[in-house]
Amino acid sequence: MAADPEDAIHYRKGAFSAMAWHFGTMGAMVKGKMDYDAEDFSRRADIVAQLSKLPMEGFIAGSYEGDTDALPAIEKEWDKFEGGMNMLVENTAALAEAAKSGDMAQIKPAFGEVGKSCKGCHDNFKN
Ligand code: ASC
Repeated sequence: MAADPEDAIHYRKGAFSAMAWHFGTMGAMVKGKMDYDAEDFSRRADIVAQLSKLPMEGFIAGSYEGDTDALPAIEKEWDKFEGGMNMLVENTAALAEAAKSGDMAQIKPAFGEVGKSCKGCHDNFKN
């Protein structure tokens, strides 16, 4: 069964929203706006690493119009987009690994790399 573009948009938005929920709390800890709880941070980092694998499946033909901020540039520059999403998966895995150390000196740069991955695609492919 071919997925419906509206369903695909809803699906990938859900995955990104759940990622932002956890990444936002992690960011508060990294920035010292919230007490750092190593166990909770690591749990969230694992969740984000798994969630990062989900959205790609939702970027299907016909899903770059309607209730979405995703730009048609994604289809035109598919390899670049796919590369960026793969980097997100790699960087979130590295952050989940760093989180296990409980050492903010390792976590901070890994967190920054994930943030760069988010921003890189937003700058190029998001309204
Ligand atoms: C977040 C969030 C994003 C990224 C991005 C990083 O917390 O929701 O999309 O960080 O702003 O540049």
